[in-house]
Amino acid sequence: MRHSPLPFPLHHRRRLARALAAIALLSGAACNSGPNEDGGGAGVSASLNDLMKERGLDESNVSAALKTYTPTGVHDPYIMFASGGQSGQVLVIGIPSMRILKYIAVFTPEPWQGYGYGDETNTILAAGQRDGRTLSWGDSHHPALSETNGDYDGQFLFINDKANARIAVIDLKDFATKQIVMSGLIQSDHGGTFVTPNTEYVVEGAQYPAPLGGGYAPIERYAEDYKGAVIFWKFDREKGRIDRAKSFAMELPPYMQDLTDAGKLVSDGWVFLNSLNTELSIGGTLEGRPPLESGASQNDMDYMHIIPWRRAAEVAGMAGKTKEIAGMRVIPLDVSLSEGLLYFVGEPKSPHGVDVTPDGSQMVVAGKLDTHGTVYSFAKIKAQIDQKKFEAKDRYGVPILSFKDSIDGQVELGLGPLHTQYIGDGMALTSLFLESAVVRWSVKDLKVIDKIPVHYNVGHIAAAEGDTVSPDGKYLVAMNKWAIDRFQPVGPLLPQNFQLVDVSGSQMQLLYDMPLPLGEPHYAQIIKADKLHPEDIYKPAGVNPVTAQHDPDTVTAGKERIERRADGVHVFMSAVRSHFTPDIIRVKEGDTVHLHITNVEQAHDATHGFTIDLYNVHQSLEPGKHVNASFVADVPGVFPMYCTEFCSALHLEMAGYLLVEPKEGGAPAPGVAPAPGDAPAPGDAPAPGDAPAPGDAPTPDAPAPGSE
Ligand code: K7E
Ligand code: CUA
Repeated sequence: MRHSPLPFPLHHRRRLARALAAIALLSGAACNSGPNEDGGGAGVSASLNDLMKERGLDESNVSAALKTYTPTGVHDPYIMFASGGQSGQVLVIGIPSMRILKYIAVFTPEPWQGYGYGDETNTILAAGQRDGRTLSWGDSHHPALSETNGDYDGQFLFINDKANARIAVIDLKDFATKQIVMSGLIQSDHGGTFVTPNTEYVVEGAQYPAPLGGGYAPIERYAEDYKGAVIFWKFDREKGRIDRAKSFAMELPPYMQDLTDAGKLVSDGWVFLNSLNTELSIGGTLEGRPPLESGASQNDMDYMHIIPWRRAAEVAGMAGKTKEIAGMRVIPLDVSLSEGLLYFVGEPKSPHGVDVTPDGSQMVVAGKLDTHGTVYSFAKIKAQIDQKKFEAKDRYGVPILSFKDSIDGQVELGLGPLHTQYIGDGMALTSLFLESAVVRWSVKDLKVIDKIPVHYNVGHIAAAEGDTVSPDGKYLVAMNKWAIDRFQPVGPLLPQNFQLVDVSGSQMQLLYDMPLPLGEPHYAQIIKADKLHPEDIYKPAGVNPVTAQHDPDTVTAGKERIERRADGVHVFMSAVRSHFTPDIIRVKEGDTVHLHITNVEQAHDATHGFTIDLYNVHQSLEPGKHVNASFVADVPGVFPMYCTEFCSALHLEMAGYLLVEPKEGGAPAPGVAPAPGDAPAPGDAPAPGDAPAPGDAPTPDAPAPGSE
């Protein structure tokens, strides 16, 4: 645990209690006897008392404040990674201060980080294209931290884009996205991302069935031609990238696969997927059929999918057991059935979460339309599979286990239970969407302990390390879908509301409301901050963060230059407080410009930004970072370029010009061509044939002054 020189919430509960007692005592004393000559103490107490009165705070408010207030310079003991929903990003938030530390750009271009405005990050985003189309947003749902032996190891983070069925890899060395993969197999995903206990695979389950690999099939052929799937993306930890060639998928029936969880410890080697719509409802509100939502809610039971992934990986590696769809190895359903790779067990109506207990022995499922939490026993499930004791088969031939023989019991939790997290000692927390509450209960004893109201309509919840083999308890964040009256109104689109709850005491206590005005986050994970070891700077200078290599086009001080090559004009530029070298770039209309910029500084936080007017180039240059950005200089004119970070006192002067000379005989650039006979004003683009002004970059081809 981190040692802090300052009193830390919850880690010093006794000290906190003493502080509160002191406040109460001193406040009382101040009221009775007025200001006390004893100076300090009484003065503080009186003013605290006044403050409480003035702000209308009671003691529980003050205790909440003391548990979350984090003095300047003090770091949070926990870090939450929350999906940014429709923003396509990931949020990094300190717990318990609830201070936002970073938005990690993932599926969406993000200008500040230069993500999607330079060659390498454009390539990352382009890897997520479908059918050659650029997708500039994502519906990020479920972040998953990499794990070692079922515990977060702080190295990598994965997240899915539900809308476009993509998965991203984020390296926690620099909290930046390194890779986006898109299978082309499925149209949407929801059961992702979840990792196996040693991050062997990143699991992506489909959601809305469709023909595998894309393409058309009439919806009347839903039962036959529409398919579900689950993809096991092989993660190469050494390279820090998903290895597409070693990844595989399994075809599943067209039930809407929902959330997923990987078994751990005793259930290691297995994954569990919820599903809904065993009715195979297809909607058709204008075609005389019930809407999807009611059609899909007819049966009392849907199916939990039970898959031995280790065995599936073996089968995927055998000759003749897979077929290739969209370039992906897919185990067809009939192979899964003959190889024993897929089993079902009933789960109550519209299940929405399957959450494996820390010891891996049980799975908790909550049905949105059922008031119970259902606790499944892995041992009981495994015994039936081992004995091939099946109650029935579904219409596709998948063996169905007995529900009754698979569960340890059910607990009435409340209205609309969704997601479960663990807090140790056999205790769990489950969100209650309809009831707008979180219930604390004992999985061991199948008993409800208490509930806390949240505001409002909670979706996922995240407890500190709450889905690992060793949950910490302490903090819970309720990720509420509706804010309604919680914040100052800002028009009809309201922020989401994250509520921080202290779950360490005998009563849960609401500590803090945090508005989130970015998108609807779904899942989040909370990791101990001391497991994260991000780098302060890129070192040595010249690292390309996307490749994690020293970039071949790195620029060192003194080697700056401009070279004209067959593929365009290459600008090798350094950035240092407070200038770019070169600071004048001369090109001809139509030239392709390749910028290679290195921030040669190694000072902590000495970040520069780089932009050129009109050309939609923006880069963030953290210390030591190298970036490449290309564009076609197709508009003649004078384009200031400057550093977009206030990096130094002379930051405004950290600027220069891109001069795009009109083509011979081409139209002069609007507004910049000197009138015939006019002498060029200083700083103007020189007319063709003019001698370069001293200090100007040379015309392309000639070596730059100062370069060797
Ligand atoms: Cu419940 Cu997409 Cu995980 Cu939202 S999902 S709440
Ligand atoms: Cu560099 Cu401003």
